[in-house]
Amino acid sequence: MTLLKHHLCAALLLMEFVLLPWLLLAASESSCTAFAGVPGTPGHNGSPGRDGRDGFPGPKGEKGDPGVGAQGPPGKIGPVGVVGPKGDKGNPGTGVPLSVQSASVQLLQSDVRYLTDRLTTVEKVLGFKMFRKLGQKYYVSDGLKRTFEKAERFCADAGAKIVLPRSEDENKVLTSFQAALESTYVYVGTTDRQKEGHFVDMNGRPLTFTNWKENEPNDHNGAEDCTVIYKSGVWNDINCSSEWHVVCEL
Ligand code: FUC
Ligand code: CA
Ligand code: CA
Repeated sequence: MTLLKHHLCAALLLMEFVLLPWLLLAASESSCTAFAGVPGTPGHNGSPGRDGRDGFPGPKGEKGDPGVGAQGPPGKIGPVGVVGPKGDKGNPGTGVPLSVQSASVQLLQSDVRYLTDRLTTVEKVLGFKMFRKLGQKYYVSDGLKRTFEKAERFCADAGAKIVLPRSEDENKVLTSFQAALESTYVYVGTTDRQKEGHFVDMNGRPLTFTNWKENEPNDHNGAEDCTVIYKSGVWNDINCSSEWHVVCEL
């Protein structure tokens, strides 16, 4: 009986790996003699364990960089300040009454106007190739010949007028200028265009000085309404469309 039981247990244990689990249970519940068995194959990995607890808080982080937000609107205007202290006493006066000062200023203003006008004239004169000074007058020329009409325009463009001697002295200066120009005739600023035989200046006023050659003005061929001065200084009426040297007076 004992031998039989022993064989049965061995058989049960040998079949441990091939029989159903209930055979294993039967073998272990029986009172079988223990034999060192063959080591089993390693079991399968178990399923993952539960999540661990939260860790301890980490160390404090570094301080962040400054923000870059836009500048806000200006604040409200502050309250009105208190009145400042009284100023220092003024300097002593010049002792010159205001009315006198005003008169001095007016004289200076007049001088400045006069000098400015003279400087303007002198600067114009310097723009010409040739010039002569007589008193307050300047005679200027570019040395070219023109008709009377073009001579008028040329002088007007310079802020001047065609020369017209008003005295013996002026007539002499003009003839000396004429010699320098090597000119036979130079236009002078008087015409009888408005009324035949009635010579007037460029402003339409009657002449106060003339130096007509003998038997002039003669309105030769009924076509002489302008005037020239000869080298000798005498005047002759002549056709306005002929071209002669031009002298302007400033
Ligand atoms: C005289 C002058 C004229 C012209 C003529 C050639 O009769 O009066 O203006 O010069 O000469
Ligand atoms: Ca005439
Ligand atoms: Ca004539």
